[in-house]
Amino acid sequence: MSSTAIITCKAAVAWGAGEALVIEEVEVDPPKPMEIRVKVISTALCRSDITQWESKAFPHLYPRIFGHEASGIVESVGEGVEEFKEGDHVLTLFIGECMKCKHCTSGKSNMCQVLGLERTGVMHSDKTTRFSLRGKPIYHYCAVSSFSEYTVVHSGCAVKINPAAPLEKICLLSCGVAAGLGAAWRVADISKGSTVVIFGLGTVGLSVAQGAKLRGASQIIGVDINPEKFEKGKAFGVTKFINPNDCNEPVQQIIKRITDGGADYTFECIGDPGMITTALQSCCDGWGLTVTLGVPKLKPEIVAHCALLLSGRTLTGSMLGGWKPKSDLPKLVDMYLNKEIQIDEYVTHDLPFTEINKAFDLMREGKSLRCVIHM
Ligand code: COD
Ligand code: ZN
Repeated sequence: MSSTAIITCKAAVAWGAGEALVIEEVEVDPPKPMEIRVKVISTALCRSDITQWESKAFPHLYPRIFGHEASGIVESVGEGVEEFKEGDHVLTLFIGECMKCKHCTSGKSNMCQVLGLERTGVMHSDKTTRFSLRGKPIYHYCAVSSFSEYTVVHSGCAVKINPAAPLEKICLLSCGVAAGLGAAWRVADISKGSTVVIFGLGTVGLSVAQGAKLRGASQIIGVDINPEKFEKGKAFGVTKFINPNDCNEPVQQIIKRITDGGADYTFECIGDPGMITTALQSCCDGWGLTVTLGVPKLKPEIVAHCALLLSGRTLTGSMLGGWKPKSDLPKLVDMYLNKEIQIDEYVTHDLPFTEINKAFDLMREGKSLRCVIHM
């Protein structure tokens, strides 16, 4: 159904960087051509929402609606949309797939040139917003903005999924869990018996751990400054835990010792570029592979001695685990339904929408993996 009506609904609006979100009545425009309006059912808080909300670098992008890890139901479709209809269950996509550009057709990349990561707070199609409050535009986040009862996304920035899947769990596949599994399977292609080190045991890092375990890794070493992460990590396959704060020597030295010269694969899941260097130093000569997933909180530059690369290590990275979202995420949903992957265990907290600020506190205090917000 094509809709022309504006919807008035509740949204959690950020009025400034680091300021508590305020639940406001906002107006959500109908979808423009090739867009869909989605009733958000569940949205989880991901670390990069916090990273962007805390950043002082974008004062011009407020008021803003954050949120990019979400599931929902199509409410209406814009002109020209044939792929979706009212009632379809969807995951939102912070990197879309236009299916036509050089990257989408390459078979090698998920960096869509048309619907890639949107950083300027507007819709891809016409560079305007679909949200307003008392006549003032409200900026989007990653062209998703799921901290709202309704949102508008480009039809290339959503994917239809099996309606049997519980929306309050599989929203995690729209970012965190998919990012980690994809890094382990698609990007690193972890082989059986290999040694893996994961820096940062949040949902992303622990999804790398799950992916490594399912591939039969022999050792999965988790590095985190929060001691509570070891117990959590065990459930996802972490076999040894290192807390750098408890060590008298650099963590890379310890890892080299216990892995006979360095691990086969190391993953940076903290969002600290300094840790990318440590991760590169922790993998082995010859074939050691470091995959970086973290969205940097501060300085984004990486510093590394070129001998680390001359000796045969590789440094790479991925967004959303390298998955082509339209093509690949429905398969992950089906794997969950077939009990081939775990998701429920990452949901440590559930909150009603009105208490969304508590989700921010829980993650910043290191108490949650994922807090699912129920709209
Ligand atoms: N040393 C060791 N561990 C640390 C350190 C440190 N110096 N600092 C923090 N940590 C630990 C924390 O204790 C925590 O356990 C973990 O690192 C980070 O976990 P969370 O829960 O804060 O974060 P996640 O797992 O939600 O997010 C992780 C990333 C930081 C990797 C984030 O950038 C991300 O979501 N990346 C996904 C990749 C992607 O595709 N992003 C695009 C848009 S989201
Ligand atoms: Zn995310």
